Amino acid sequence: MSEKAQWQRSACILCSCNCGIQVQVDEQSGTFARIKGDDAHPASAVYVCNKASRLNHYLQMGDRVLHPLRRNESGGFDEISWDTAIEEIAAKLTAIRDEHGGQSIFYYGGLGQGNHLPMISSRSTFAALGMQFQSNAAAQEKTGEFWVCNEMFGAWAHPDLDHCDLAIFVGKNPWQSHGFPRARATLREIKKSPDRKMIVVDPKRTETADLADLHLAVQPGRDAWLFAAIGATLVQENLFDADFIAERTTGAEEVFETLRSVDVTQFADLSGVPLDEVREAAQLIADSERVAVLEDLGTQMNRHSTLVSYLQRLTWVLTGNFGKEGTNYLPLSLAKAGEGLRAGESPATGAPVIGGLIPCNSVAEEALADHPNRMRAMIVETGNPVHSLAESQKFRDAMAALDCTVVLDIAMTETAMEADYVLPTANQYEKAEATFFTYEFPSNYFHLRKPLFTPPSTVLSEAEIHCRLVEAMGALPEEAVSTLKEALEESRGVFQLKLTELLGQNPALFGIMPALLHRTIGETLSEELRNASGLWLLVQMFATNNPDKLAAVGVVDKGEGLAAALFDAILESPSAFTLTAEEWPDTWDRVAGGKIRLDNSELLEEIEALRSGAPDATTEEYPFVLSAGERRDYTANTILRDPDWRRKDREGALLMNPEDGQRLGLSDGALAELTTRAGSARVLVELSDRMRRGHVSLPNGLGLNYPDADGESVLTGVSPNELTSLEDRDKFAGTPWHKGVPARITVG
Ligand SMILES: Nc1nc2c(c(=O)[nH]1)N[C@H]1C(S)=C(S)[C@@H](COP(=O)(O)OP(=O)(O)OC[C@H]3O[C@@H](n4cnc5c(=O)[nH]c(N)nc54)[C@H](O)[C@@H]3O)O[C@H]1N2
Ligand SMILES: Nc1nc2c(c(=O)[nH]1)N[C@H]1C(S)=C(S)[C@@H](COP(=O)(O)OP(=O)(O)OC[C@H]3O[C@@H](n4cnc5c(=O)[nH]c(N)nc54)[C@H](O)[C@@H]3O)O[C@H]1N2
Ligand code: SF4
Ligand SMILES: [Mo]
Repeated sequence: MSEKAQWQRSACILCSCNCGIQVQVDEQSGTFARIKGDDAHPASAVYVCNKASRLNHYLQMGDRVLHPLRRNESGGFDEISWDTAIEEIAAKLTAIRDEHGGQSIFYYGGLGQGNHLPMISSRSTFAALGMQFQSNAAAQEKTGEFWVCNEMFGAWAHPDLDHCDLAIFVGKNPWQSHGFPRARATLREIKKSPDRKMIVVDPKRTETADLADLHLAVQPGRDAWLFAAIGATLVQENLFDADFIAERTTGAEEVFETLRSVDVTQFADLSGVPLDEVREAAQLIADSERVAVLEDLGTQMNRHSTLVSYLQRLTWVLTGNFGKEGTNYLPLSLAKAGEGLRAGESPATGAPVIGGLIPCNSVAEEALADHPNRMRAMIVETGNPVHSLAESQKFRDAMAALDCTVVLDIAMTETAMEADYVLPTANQYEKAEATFFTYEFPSNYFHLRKPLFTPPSTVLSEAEIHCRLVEAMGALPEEAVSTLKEALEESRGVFQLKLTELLGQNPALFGIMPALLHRTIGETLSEELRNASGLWLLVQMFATNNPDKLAAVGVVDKGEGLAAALFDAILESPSAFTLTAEEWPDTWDRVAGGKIRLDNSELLEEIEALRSGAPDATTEEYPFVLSAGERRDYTANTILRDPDWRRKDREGALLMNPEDGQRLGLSDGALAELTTRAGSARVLVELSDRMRRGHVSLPNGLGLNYPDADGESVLTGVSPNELTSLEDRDKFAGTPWHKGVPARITVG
């Protein structure tokens, strides 16, 4: 084989971008011999960042779980067989369902960075047990934004940062965290172009802020006043697009009324941003033809997060920056990773359910509540909530209080350590996997990654595990499976017709469709590809709703239906498959009711409440604001556990302004004691003039236990959620205030 022929295509799984990569595989060591960017990937186009080269730390995990584990009476774990594990778990969960109802069994996860297929396969377990409630990481960052977008547009809006002439980043540091394709290259392109501008809203002078034309160094947690002041300036100084508002929006009067009465000087003052900079920002937005805005955790995990999501959107909708190139749009995707319908409440504590998710800060409370409808059992998959949710100890308490907890993971994580059962899965390069974080427009894609390694014989894919659980619960009718298999022998067209017929006769089958597909269409795929069986469901829905879009990219029915043709096209495409080629006006077809809804009475009322001032986040006891969980060069949530993957900042230092350091007697490299209401930790201090006085930051993803050369578990760095509190959360979405934790720092 020529060297070129040995390159295989896949994707990096360390952040939501899932950049295309090409790799050479060393079968013997089970690692990547070489890694480079994929020139055929429609979004990342050869781009990769510094982290992709560290992927071997994912492949070679010192704390990989290789056998199903069951907790024993002395608190340790015993290895058990798959049959025992599946039978016991199925029996325990069905017993809990029979006694307390399926709604008492909770699902957490499915939303890693590059492994979203469990979002489909887990649905069968959900249906078989009559489960109703779930959550994942989106409910501690995006649910406020989802809801706001749903109310305004009917779906989640995304920015066209490739073509904008003004890019605005709100609480977002894409230089480190990416969040859109080719982030560093795009930021450099904007910087280089004399016609393009950038505004960064961040208390810290980030690497992204270094490239900005205007850095609004807002006081931590005060973005609501800042964006209300910018919106009010637009309205009060006639800087809005009256034609766009008249033709394309509803509810403008209410918004104008509120913003007209905002005292811009007072609000600018409360935000900590000088009035002339507020004016300059408003003028830049008004003067730009194409404004694209991206918000992220700096505001989403902070005070007034849902309100800020709304206010920042008002600034660009009022100026007509939606639905044309270089602005903001609603993409068309094969699968969605989240939506924003607010419906219902959590069963024990009455927390708001947005996009079907219980707020992350309420999950532990649902288990610990003294309430007849409290949670009794939990399945956790592709998530590490003990580490990633606020107040880790509360999540440990919750897991201990439940009657049965099951974790599906590749590693012995902080969450797995607390479980009753740990089920080891194939990793993301040992099975077919995909990300649902694909939001490109006008062309969008889907990338089904093909397996590159054979998994250890003792682990299973998630789709197989869920299917076995459903079978063990007696919820997969054998007759349906055999009827469908017979149909498959004729063709996949006949199979689909039969499936539709069976669903018509017995709608209950719809719930366990992923398992049904896994045992039928899945068996037409090789074992390692079979994790993709749920893709059949996605392509059916997409092909039914969008036949014209598929025709535009050349997907045509070859006799077994359009969906089968799309299924094959995705499976046969080594890199990502481009499945839409739209025009800009198409995005308006997805705007609910055809017009953007500007008014939102609940949030407009909150603007009124801002007038009474800004309560201090800090106190004499806790004089600092801690951002707990910053993205840095070498952080990747908890996907890479070996601390050696980091080429620098191994311990994850606490960044602090040098003047604060001097005042406290802390020099660079000193140890300090960091204390919050929830706990305290010893931290390494790094002085940095990027930080504002009074604002300190710790990285995310640290504080993991990992075995050293002797197999002894060693803790490296600080786990940020040992320092956060459940009650610090948004009024509307329940999202946490991780970026604004009151803290005290003393010489350690
Ligand atoms: N390197 C790396 N990249 C990642 C990840 C990773 O772990 N490592 N994780 C991925 C994930 S899951 C996500 S969600 C994204 C998150 O990506 P980002 O949201 O960009 O990441 P953060 O660094 O958590 O927060 C962004 C900024 O918020 C600022 N901030 C703090 N307080 C405030 C405030 O009061 N107001 C404003 N306006 N800003 C504030 C911080 O100073 C910081 O620069 O990153 C993704 N990419
Ligand atoms: N204080 C604070 N807390 C935060 C944040 C913060 O900024 N500050 N950021 C938050 C954000 S934005 C996010 S997205 C979350 C992230 O936190 P989580 O959603 O908990 O997810 P990850 O840390 O990405 O962990 C993913 C898990 O999937 C496992 N895994 C990897 N591959 C596979 C696979 O193929 N199959 C299975 N079954 N498992 C696999 C990994 O071992 C890991 O346990 O953290 C949040 N927590
Ligand atoms: S931007 Fe994200 S997906 Fe792309 S190479 Fe870097 S870590 Fe991997
Ligand atoms: Mo995230």
